[in-house]
Amino acid sequence: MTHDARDEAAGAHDAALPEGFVDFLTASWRDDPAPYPTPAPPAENLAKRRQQLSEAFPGDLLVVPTGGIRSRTYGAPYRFRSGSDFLWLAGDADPDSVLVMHPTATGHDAVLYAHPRFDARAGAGYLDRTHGELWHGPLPSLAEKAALLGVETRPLAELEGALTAPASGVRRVARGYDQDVDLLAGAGEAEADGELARVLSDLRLVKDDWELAQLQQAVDATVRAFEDVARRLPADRAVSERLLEGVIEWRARVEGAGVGYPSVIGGGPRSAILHWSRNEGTAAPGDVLLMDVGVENRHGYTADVTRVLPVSGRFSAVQREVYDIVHASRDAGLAIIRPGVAFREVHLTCMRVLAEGLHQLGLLPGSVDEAMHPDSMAYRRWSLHGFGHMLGLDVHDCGRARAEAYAAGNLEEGHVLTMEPGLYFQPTDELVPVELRGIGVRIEDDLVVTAESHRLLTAELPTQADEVEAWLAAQREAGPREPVAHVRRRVLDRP
Ligand SMILES: [Mn+2]
Repeated sequence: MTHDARDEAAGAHDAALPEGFVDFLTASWRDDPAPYPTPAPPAENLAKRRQQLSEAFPGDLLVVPTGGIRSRTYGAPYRFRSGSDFLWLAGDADPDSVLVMHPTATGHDAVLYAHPRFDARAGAGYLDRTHGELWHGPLPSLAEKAALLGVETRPLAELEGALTAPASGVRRVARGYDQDVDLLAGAGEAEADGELARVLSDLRLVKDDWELAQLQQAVDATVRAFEDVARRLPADRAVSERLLEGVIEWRARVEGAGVGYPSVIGGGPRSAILHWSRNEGTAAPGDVLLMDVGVENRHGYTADVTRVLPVSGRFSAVQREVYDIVHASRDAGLAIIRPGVAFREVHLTCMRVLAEGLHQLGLLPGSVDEAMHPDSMAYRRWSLHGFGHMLGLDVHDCGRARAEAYAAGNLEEGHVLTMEPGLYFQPTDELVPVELRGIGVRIEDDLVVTAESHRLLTAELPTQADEVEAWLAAQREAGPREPVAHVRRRVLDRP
């Protein structure tokens, strides 16, 4: 072990280790196989996706890193989460891995460059504070990864030699995931790299059946998280948004990897704050409570669901008036969702219903048609955002897809997206009557476009106002439960 490695093993705030002690520490460990299997997608699905990418870039060298562990504060990391493009292609859950698609005469050879297992005989590697097994627990070996994921694996040390651009063909690097890989690859052609990012987003738009099952699982866990909150939401006193956030996180960790994005828990006037995730307020009787939350499952697929509950158990007349406008917008949008319909048409359909509702409330400065004109968009003061977005491994999935494949394109079978119109009346808005101020309503469902129409993944969670009230009453009647149901024991601890 070198002096540098000893320092690395010790860390800046520890005394350096004497050489004799290091020898003593690294000797006589049994070399067991990794006992904690990480969840892996079916190898044949991964191979099929790589084949699609291969066909898009014949003759080119393709480099897709997962990214590294990010530091939160000195010496304290965030929990690692694989880069989404990499995860979609390679399925590997460990940090620093890089998928390289080497061009061949007939397609590509895919190679996963990954950390070798830091076994006892690796000396310093065993002690490594960032990756070592002594600190972080055993990882699968390269051979175990290859068998699990159905791809050739090589040690990360061989990556540098694999990044040379092919003699004929272009090298394309998925940039921004891993600084080390970006540096190692050196300057490239921004346009060639951008095309790789675009094509990966395009390909990820259509979900395969296994992905649909993952998304349904994430939604089902999220539905149970909403039930957990409803069962702990008192009707007769204020409750802190933090407590409700904790209930969501509890379910998310028990059933999934965690939440897919920071939970928005907005009681009363905070229901009108789109990205309220400080969750420092309370929800009190008489308030609406808006919750925008999504469990990310163990394979990285996330739900994205919003419901608005009347804390007292019943919406007030004015809350319900706003709620019903948003619900009508949602229904109108869902009614036209099927393959071939323009994303933009769904948007305009939802927005028109919101504009009509705003007109009925006497808020629009002119007619509905005037508000809908692209030069006006007056309705948007209170609707703020579009009807929805693609959903998958990222909550805002496929963000780099070509416009004509997404926002300026048509829906296709296998697209998974949200439907989430909303209306938001800020407490400080002097254009709206006092009784409307501080009311925010968004109803957000997740759906998959099917051959003929669409299927709601969130159908288990009611949206219509009467049904929401009845559902809340039923959850309160049932009372709190431990979030242990529906969990399969995955890790087989060994003696
Ligand atoms: Mn959303």
